[in-house]
Amino acid sequence: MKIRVINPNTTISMTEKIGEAARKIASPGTVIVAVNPKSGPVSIESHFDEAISAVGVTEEVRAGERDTTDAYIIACFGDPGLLAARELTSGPVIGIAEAAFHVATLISTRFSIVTTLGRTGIIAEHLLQNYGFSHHCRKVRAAEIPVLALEDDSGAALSRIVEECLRAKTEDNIGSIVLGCGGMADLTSYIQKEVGLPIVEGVTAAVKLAESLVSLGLGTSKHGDLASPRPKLFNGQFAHLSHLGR
Ligand code: 2AL
Repeated sequence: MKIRVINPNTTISMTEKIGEAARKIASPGTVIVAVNPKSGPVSIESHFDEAISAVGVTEEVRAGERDTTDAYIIACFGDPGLLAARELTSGPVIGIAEAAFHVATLISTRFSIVTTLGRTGIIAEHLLQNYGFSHHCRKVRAAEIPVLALEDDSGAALSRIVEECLRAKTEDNIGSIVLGCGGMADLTSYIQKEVGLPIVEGVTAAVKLAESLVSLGLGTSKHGDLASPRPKLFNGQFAHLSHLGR
């Protein structure tokens, strides 16, 4: 099976790291295609970044459809463009925040999230509300590191994340912690050892969920709101989308 893992930001080193984490957890026979949009922000840490990156996500799903893809993963913790992406394919599309929330509730009754910058916390809160997980999440915490600090090998970002996870463990009355950034995909086992709690990371969780859905023969329903978008005229820089659905 072929899974297209879309890093919605345009930092190639992060795409490679996410792809590596996905390949490590994938079953033999699963091919991971890790990609990022050609255009857009190098990191996603605001509503504006998210809005721009969502367009890139839809472009990458359209490219995946030309490349016989079985499932898609949106590897940014805001799950940008998730529902739009689902309209463009009959394969499953899984956001890493969504995947991590589901998995965390299967192994614990309450979890906290440790994300990058405090200002992105509201994005996670909106997702928790939209997906119906608010009452499972005790607290959205931030290590107060910019996303691109995860690309620097000094270990400073990792120390901050571990520190915040330990605080969550002692203060939040939780059973597990969800890591709140795709760029943390390679840190899970180290953090789990340091913190001594189950650490749920969305990229790896999403790979296993995507494999399960494909094995079950389940894809995005084309009945109702996730059917292909209605064909219509697009103007300006999006004129090429006027062919969509035809
Ligand atoms: C993210 C993420 O996962 N990738 C990115 O660029 N921004 N979200 C986050 N809260 O750090």
